[in-house]
Amino acid sequence: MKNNWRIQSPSNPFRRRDFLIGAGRLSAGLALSQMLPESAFAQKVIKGKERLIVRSIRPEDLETPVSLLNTWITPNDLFFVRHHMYAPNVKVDEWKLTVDGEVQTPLTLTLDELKGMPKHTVTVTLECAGNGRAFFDPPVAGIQWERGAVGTARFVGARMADVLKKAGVKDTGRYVAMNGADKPPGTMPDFIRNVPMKKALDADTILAYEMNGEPLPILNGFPLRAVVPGWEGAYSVKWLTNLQVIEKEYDGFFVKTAYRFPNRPVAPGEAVAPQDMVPLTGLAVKSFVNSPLDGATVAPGKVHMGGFAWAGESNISKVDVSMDNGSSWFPAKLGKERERYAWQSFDYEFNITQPGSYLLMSRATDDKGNVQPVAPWWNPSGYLWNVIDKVRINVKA
Ligand SMILES: Nc1nc2c(c(=O)[nH]1)N[C@H]1C(S)=C(S)[C@@H](COP(=O)(O)O)O[C@H]1N2
Ligand SMILES: [Mo]
Repeated sequence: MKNNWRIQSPSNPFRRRDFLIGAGRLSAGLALSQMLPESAFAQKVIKGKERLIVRSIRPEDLETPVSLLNTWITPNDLFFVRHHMYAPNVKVDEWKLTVDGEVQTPLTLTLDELKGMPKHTVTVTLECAGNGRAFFDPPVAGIQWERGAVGTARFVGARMADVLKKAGVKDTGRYVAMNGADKPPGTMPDFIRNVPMKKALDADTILAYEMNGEPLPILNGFPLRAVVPGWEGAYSVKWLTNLQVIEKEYDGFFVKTAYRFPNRPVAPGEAVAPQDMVPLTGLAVKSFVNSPLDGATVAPGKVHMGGFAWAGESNISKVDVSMDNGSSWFPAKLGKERERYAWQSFDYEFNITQPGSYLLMSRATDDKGNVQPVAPWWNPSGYLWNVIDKVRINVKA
């Protein structure tokens, strides 16, 4: 089995969301307009993201409705938001990036200095490891994402490798720990993540200040974030203020406990010991159907089906679709827009003449031969849901 993805549930400090008050408790997937009691507050914290589904408002966890995930590039105002603490209010004049630890020359860089370095652009499908968590059975604690904690954007920034070269990584440097300006409330641990040196030095790993031609939105990490292409979203640290080159894997909650997956297949509901967990890295092969929408009624005849498929660091080699509960599958046409790390659109036209209820399904395969499974790889934190996607439609004259 190729996948190295499975892990333990953080029975963790931040599950006690004592600091979630008011609207935070009411936030089981309400649209902003439905949050009347606190709408003024909500308007302020999710400004520019009003069309997203609110999964939590303190902190801001916002999911994109699949009905709006219908363009190859996800516009900034539709791009999902996920973080564990509150978004910090960064003053760009005071902001700086420090680079320290196992380096010859510790650095302090301003945004202008970073912008003066060679620019690199990557188009990346960024997905939260917990996307699809709501579908696991038995249920798993954590934000109950359905299908929209994912999006694709064009990021521009300086290469992490160039910044590290400027500082001069010592031979002892094996990981780069990344910290952002968000501060944990109370006893909650700080959100610090680390990336192994090989991936840190990859030419496509960047420190991004631009997203789809604009400065990063505040909720997506303004003024600077890491973008670690093809790896689960938690590597792409937002509001980045420090890179620390370290010798050993970072010893903190968000590396040692969270974002880990069992190293063997486990039974649904099974507890897994920490030593049987390995860090998540790349995303799993996955697809979703965005047309027709689940629950749609369509006329008999030609039914267009479409969606997106991605596979982290791998490329999509095909997407098969079905309209008969998976009895037969047909290869969909892949879209022309193709970039490493970015999702690919797929399209198919069914001819459904008999009225009735139909399940349309999509199943992606990547260039390593990984295929979306029929059943989930249950894991205690509910990561990497990638079961064959399905929508039920009603064909009616
Ligand atoms: N500083 C900081 N960066 C962070 C996080 C966080 O809590 N704090 N959350 C991570 C997680 S879990 C994900 S999935 C991505 C989401 O990026 P987005 O909010 O731009 O969609 O940001 C990552 N970067
Ligand atoms: Mo995430």
